[in-house]
Amino acid sequence: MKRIIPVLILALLGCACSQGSAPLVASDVVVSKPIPGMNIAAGYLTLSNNASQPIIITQVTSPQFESVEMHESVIEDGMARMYPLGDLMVLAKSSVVLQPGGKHLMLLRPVGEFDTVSLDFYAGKAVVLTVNVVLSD
Ligand SMILES: [Cu+2]
Repeated sequence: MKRIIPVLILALLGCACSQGSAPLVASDVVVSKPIPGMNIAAGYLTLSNNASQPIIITQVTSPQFESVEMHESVIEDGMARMYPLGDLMVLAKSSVVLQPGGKHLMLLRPVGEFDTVSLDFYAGKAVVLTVNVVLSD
């Protein structure tokens, strides 16, 4: 009996651990200060999906901005353009990099003054990741 209890506890901890650890993790998060007079800022980060299922980001919101859009920059006929992404799929055990010249977040119409931006990533109606980042120059 004394042997069984520690094993059970370990099993329970292991279970709680896998449920509690976030399947989606952000790294290298950078949000630029809004360009004065432009009411717009860009956000870059790496999203890593540790789960064995794909995660589809359907929406990003921020209390500090009226609107957050997911964009992708492409070069067309030598011109840089950007398009809204529909959903952003992060495949199982994979990462998606949002970086200058590629996929990125476009943060529109800042609300008030702030030094830290909070970003909420939604998969459907559920927030699957919240990131706080200090604005960079
Ligand atoms: Cu953009």
